[in-house]
Amino acid sequence: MAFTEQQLEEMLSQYSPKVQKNRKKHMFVRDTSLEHQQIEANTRTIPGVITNRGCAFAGCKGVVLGPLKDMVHIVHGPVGCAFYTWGARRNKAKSEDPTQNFMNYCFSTDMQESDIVFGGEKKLAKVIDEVVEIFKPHAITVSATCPVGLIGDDINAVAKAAEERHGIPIMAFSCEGYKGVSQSAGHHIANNILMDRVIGAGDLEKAPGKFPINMLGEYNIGGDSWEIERVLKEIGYTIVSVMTGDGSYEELKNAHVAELNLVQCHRSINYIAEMLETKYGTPWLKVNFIGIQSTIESLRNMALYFNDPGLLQRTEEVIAREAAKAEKGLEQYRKICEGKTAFCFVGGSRGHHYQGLFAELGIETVLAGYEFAHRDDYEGRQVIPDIKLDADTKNIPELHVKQDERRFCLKLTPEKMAELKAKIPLSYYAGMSVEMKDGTVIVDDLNHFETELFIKLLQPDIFASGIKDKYVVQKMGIPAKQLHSYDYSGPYAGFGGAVNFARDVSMAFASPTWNFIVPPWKDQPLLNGAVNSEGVA
Ligand code: CFM
Repeated sequence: MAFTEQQLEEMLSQYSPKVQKNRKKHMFVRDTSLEHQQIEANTRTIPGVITNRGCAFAGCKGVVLGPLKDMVHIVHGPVGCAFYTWGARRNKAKSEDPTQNFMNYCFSTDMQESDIVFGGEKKLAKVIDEVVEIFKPHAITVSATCPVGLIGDDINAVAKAAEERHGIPIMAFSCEGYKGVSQSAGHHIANNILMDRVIGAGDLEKAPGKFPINMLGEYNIGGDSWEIERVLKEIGYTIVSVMTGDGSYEELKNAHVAELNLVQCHRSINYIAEMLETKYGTPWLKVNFIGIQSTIESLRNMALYFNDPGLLQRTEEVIAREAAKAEKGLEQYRKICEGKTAFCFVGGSRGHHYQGLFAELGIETVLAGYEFAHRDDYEGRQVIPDIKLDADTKNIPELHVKQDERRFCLKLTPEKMAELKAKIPLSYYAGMSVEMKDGTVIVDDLNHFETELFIKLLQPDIFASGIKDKYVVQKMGIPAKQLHSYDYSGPYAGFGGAVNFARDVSMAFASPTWNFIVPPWKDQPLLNGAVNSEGVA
């Protein structure tokens, strides 16, 4: 069912004029006859509106730093902030060195009222000392929460003094929750310091194997990165580091030796990808390992970049074998999924990435969006120069890196680079909108009120989103699939992951539960009307 601009206007008319004006800029109906469709993104959520967004601290500590297993991540702040960014995201890790695996521990200064009144710096210093004494980590991060910024604790000074005391890197991240409009600000803060302090700190000058790559923006949720790595290793790639799923400080230090950087989640890590290119001359390739066709295309693009006959051949062999196996696995599920429709609303990259996988199952995405992505994630990177920097964005320090005189090395000649750029997304991301069909809806920072209205109007068969709306949506009679945590399942990436996803989505459709729930449109009218004096409704 194609949605129209008029329906969108009607929906928005339920807002006050001011809110209506604001929200109108954050959504549009896809119309491919128009040359370009602009969207507003990465701006403040309207106070009082129920958003799905998280905070800058969550983006820094929870998303980017948290998966690094051999560092102790101390949260300076209330224990709730520490717990939420430790136990809630399913970034899995395996330990190679059990003495340097801290994933099972949640570290917090557990700030109390007295710390807020009298300051928490001494307590933080004491926690760092205890951590060093008990766990002996090779490196520590300290992340700030809102109260720390509000009372003015200087975590940078505390970390610096502790670093001198203990002789190990202790990095402070000023990622107070309110630092930006969403977790996106925290990604940027984490990227800057990892680039400044960790990447390149190792002394490797040459990669330890052939076709060395870094995988950026892959967080191993539900084991995704393991499934991708399985295939990459089989083809013959050397994975120098994964940022940051099942990643480590030790790996990251030598990330400069890779010859290509893959970018899975553009939103959370494009800063590092760009800085690696400036500093070491390593291009990045936008990949998408969600869905069989996207995985195949990503593998082929990687092989084109290295352009080695053996690698090209092995790529095709692995694709043929893996795709045939996955296709067989999908067959039975397609019968259940075919002809259905989906909403796909996730953080900053999955709203786009999962659409191809849905399509492979015969499910059409009728509405998609991101919680906190920027305009380039919708419209493509060519709009970056036009994005106005507002006060919230200026709040995050920009890190300016320069060419590393010793290690900078162009991996491709400028001619080869230009030739490849015409064929594959090298150092470029085209965004989500261009792939969406006419009449589909694109919404930024979808809120609770709009969720209910869009569900009533479009009646999707499944809603892919997160825990914050899952149960509300299910009470409306619609199966909801969490695409952040994967509802305790996964992996969903790569060939094997596609089959797992098909199985889980099919289970959701086939559940008898839905027979016991009456969706609101079955017993409530969709439109309210009254008969006026002329008898016209
Ligand atoms: Fe990137 Fe992510 Fe995402 Fe993200 Fe996230 Fe996540 Fe996400 Mo939840 S880094 S933007 S901040 S792909 S935690 S692993 S699922 S919102 S779409």
